[in-house]
Amino acid sequence: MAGSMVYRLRVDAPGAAHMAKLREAIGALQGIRDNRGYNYIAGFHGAPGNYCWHHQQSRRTPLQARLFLPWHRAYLWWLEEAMQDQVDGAALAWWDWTAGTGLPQAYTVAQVGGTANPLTGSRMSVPSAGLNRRTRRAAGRTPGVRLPTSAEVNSLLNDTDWASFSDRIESIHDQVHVWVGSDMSDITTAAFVDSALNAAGFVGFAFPQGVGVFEGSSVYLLGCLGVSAPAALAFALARRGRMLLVSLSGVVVHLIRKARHPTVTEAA
Ligand SMILES: [Cu+2]
Repeated sequence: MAGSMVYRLRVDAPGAAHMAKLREAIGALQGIRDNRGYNYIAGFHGAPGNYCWHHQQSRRTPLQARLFLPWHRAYLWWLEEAMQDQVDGAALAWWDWTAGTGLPQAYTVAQVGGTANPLTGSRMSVPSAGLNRRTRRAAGRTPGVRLPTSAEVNSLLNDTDWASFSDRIESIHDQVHVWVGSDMSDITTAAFVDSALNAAGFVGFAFPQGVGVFEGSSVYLLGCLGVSAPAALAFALARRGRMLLVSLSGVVVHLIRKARHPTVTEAA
């Protein structure tokens, strides 16, 4: 059930059991057009909601705040809870950008076992933004843009300043968005391309509540580097102490959880 503890595993071949669950959950959400469904949830990020925070800004307020990591963590958590409402034990998976293989096969094959693969994209429907079509990607086709390297990720991990860490990881994430290209490189449409893919390449979401965003990002990145989960968690715990961030992240998650009311409404 939603809210249960799940393990977020590395993106694997399409046939892996956890990838099958991920596909089943995302496919189910894509079939729901009300506020429990994929189109509605993806709409928080860009069109029509525009709630997301990037580079200390949100389109909804003139205030400035470094909310990139906490906002996206909460957003992906909402998506994952919705996935679990559909498929018990479903979880997001994480994509190792540094694996050097481009987009994981699990996100590119058209069909798995004779069934259409929902991880290839979704149909965006946002009439107010003139969007009513399938999403597009153009992976690896943006000139001069490549996926991050292990050396870059390592260097980031050695950054002990929160603000610098947040800004640097945001720019690495931007680079991945642009590398995936097309709708993925536009904030308005990125979340529709594949929030699961977005999530798979994302940071700071695979952690128990109470472990801060910074720590979470570290665990994720260590995961990228192939460090075992217990070692990554030990590292995260050793890094605790940025309580302001822990609290901030907790507050954002709490507010979103409160807002995630059970009433079903008709989507546009
Ligand atoms: Cu975003």
